[in-house]
Amino acid sequence: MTTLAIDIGGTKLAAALIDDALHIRERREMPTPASKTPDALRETLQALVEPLIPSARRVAIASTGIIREGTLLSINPHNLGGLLHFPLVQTLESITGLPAMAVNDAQAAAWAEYHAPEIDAQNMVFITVSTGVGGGVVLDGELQTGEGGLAGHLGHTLADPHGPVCGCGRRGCVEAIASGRAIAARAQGDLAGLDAKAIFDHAQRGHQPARELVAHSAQTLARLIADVKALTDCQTVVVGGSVGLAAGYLSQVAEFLAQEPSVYHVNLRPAWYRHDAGLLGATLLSQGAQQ
Ligand code: ADP
Ligand code: BMX
Ligand code: ZN
Repeated sequence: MTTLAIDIGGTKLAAALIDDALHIRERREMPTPASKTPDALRETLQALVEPLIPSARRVAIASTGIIREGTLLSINPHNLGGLLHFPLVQTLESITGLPAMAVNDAQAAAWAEYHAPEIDAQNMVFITVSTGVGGGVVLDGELQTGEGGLAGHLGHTLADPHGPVCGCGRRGCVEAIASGRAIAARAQGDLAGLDAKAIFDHAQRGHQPARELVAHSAQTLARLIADVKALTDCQTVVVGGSVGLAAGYLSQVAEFLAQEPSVYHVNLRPAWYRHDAGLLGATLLSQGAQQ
């Protein structure tokens, strides 16, 4: 059965048709509108998925935000232009006329990565470093979503009590230091106004302040991973998102993690499914839901 899979991130929307063997075709992307009114997101989603609808039989959505009863609730509304609340399942069912389900993007990606060829652990954690920092936790082979959908929101654990205030209202979250938006927000001087991608390009060319911003993100992520190991005893942590997958980033995280005592070390891997982990994980979960 062909699934119309949709991944809603703070920076980009992706959609594709995915068959039961998890082959991806007709993948499309559009920038996420930054607007606090739901209409803009609805219109962009409609334009994104319209050409794919005739071939699909169901919709599987991986989305940024806490997903509760099919609705997106922002924990950090700044990542979505101030949008607080969006009825995901209802909107996609009305656009497509197909049954839809929704799950948090990092939880979905964790589920896909748990099924990737190289993973044989019962416990694993996925972390996306992207517009925000998200997480998904698999314990004893079960994806943890939590009673209210909050499980795995690792970007909102404490990195620095004196750090910047996070969009969730808490001071010093990992997300407020390590995410793509945070890297851009901390940029000064000739880096001011650039996005994380441009700052990484500067870092690659040896620009020292850019290198420091990237290193600070990587160090913060390494500390988070040590905390995650202490909490879950997971043997494997998989990192995705465009910052997480950027050239040279994960090797820096590994270097910082190596400086921690060995009890906190994990197998650190880039996402096997790269930028498609969310699309594939939502599809896998929708297949499971139908069985
Ligand atoms: P989303 O958050 O929508 O899922 P991404 O995973 O692409 O999207 O993350 C978006 C963030 O990643 C933005 O802050 C963007 O500037 C940054 N980014 C995109 N491409 C790169 C890259 N090649 N290197 C470093 N950062 C990148
Ligand atoms: C934020 C939060 C998480 C999400 C994470 C990564 C919102 C809107 N999102 O912490 O639910 O998983 O960002 O999201 O509050 P992404 O947009 O970077 O993929
Ligand atoms: Zn926060």
